[in-house]
Amino acid sequence: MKILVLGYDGYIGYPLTLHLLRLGHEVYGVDNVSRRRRITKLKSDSLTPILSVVGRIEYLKSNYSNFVGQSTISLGNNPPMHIRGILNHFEPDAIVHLAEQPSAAWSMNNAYRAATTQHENVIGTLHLLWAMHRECSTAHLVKLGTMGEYGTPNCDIPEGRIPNWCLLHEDEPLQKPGDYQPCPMSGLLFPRTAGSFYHLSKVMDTLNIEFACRNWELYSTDIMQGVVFGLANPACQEELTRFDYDECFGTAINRFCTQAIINHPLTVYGEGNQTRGFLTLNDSIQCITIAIENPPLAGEYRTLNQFESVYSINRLALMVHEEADRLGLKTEPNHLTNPRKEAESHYYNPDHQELFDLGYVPTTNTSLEISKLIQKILPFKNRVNKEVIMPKVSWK
Ligand code: USQ
Repeated sequence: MKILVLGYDGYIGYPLTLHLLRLGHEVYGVDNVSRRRRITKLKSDSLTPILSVVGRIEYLKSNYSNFVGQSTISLGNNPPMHIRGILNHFEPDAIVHLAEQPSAAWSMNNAYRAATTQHENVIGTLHLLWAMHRECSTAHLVKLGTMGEYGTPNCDIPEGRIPNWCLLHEDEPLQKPGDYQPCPMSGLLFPRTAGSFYHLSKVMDTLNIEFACRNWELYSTDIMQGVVFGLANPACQEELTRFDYDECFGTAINRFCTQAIINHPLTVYGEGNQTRGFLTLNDSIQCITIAIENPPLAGEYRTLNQFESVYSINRLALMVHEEADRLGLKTEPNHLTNPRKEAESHYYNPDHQELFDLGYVPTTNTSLEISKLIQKILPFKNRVNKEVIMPKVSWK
């Protein structure tokens, strides 16, 4: 397949690109390298040493004849004709869209960062949708959304939609309740109750994509992804992917494991009963590949809730503490005043069946993954900047 990876230089994008290249797909990459710029401004850096942008391009070109090329355009900031030109030239079968500002904390820092997040994410996706409509309406859009779109509504969360009921026999005029059945791929979008300006940008993307599918018959898989952690295994990466641990771009488990290798107390926000869905980076790559290889029907807007295990933050901190302890590292969970405004105790039961039906084989032993991760990052402990560990951004 010809696959356009938007955001190919990122935490997920780079190992995904290598994985797709190794599978033999033709890949074109787009990335405005904003993560690298923003991390430097935060006085942080990837814990894992990574090649420069130019170094990566040279590596990909010299090792993969199926790496077609790359561009540093910004979807939201460049005129829409730029992405349109790329689609016209490359004619992709699938477009994986990871090219968004991914940090909730960064979006809650100040007005500029909130506006930048929404502009880059919402307008960027809008430019892409128009470009697809004009240039390649039969390409499959695989878009990264977030489980955080749903929030924590204290009720069961379906995969994207509340199914509506359709008639079993449409030609029969008299209907009684038993003549209806749920239609899984249609129905009302489940209400979104996002908890940050970043998560809200993803909600707006969802509304725009669903409308584009209805109106222009584009087809899309919108992935509601949980919190990703870990490093990709060697089969998915030759060079380690980037690994952030600061309060903005590092996610909970990656931060806790980094804290463990420098014997820093684990930064549990508030009571720690906040509960989320988690998955490894390998599983994220596996799931995105499954979505690419199993496209929905033309005109279909499909949602996949993408995570494996549901844990509270307390449970995760305990797992990191136990695994670190086995490796001779001393660290304890430390409850901080929560910098975020979020439910700290809540019901959480999201559905996530679709990916399993499509063949997802999950990594289930989270403690083992945490242990492997700690061991992989331990050699880089001297690269940790302790100044960026404690949270400074307030949601309030
Ligand atoms: N948390 C802590 N201590 C920390 C960091 C986080 O207790 O040091 C807690 C937070 O309060 C939150 C939970 O861990 O309740 C998850 O926080 P996170 O920073 O790991 O994840 P989040 O900000 O929600 O965002 C991340 C990704 C984002 C993705 C999202 C999926 O950065 O791109 O959309 O996970 S989800 O959380 O399901 O919305």
